[in-house]
Amino acid sequence: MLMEDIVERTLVLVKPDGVQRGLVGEVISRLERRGLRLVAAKFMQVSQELAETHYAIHKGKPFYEGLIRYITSAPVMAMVWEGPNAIAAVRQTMGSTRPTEAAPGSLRHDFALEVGRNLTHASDSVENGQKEVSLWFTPGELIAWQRDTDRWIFE
Ligand code: DAT
Ligand code: MG
Repeated sequence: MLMEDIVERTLVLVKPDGVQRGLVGEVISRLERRGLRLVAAKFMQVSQELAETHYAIHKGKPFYEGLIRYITSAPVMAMVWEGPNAIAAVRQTMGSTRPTEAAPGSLRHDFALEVGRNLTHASDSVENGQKEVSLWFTPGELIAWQRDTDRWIFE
């Protein structure tokens, strides 16, 4: 791996709309083929408490109540992915928050129309990635493993 490329970890959620629409595999497939490495995954119902902690930064905003209702409305697929520059890479694969502003080819462009049904979550900084991973997963749920293709993907 190049010295300037730091291995980062990001929390990825396939939100309730993505699960209901059968897009869990599509999201995983895109992250796998990008070359990111899966560290942890669990299919779960999000509690009110977890939702409120996860989205604490948005408390008080007009869309907050709807956001909490949405994320707790049905199960999500929660995952941790890692790789060089994983934060930027995964957010690029997801596309901009508003699907109509997301780059063509991104998940939110290809599968979504509305900001309140935008399929996925991905951490927005290295620091938030660390915080969110420890909020959603216990240390024992994070799997350290060697992938035989790493040397063909990580320089
Ligand atoms: P992102 O999910 O791209 O990191 P964010 O952290 O700014 O975006 O907002 C979290 C979620 O809140 C976002 O995925 C959808 C919802 N949201 C954000 N801005 C919104 C708005 N103006 N109206 C409705 N929902 C919004
Ligand atoms: Mg965000």
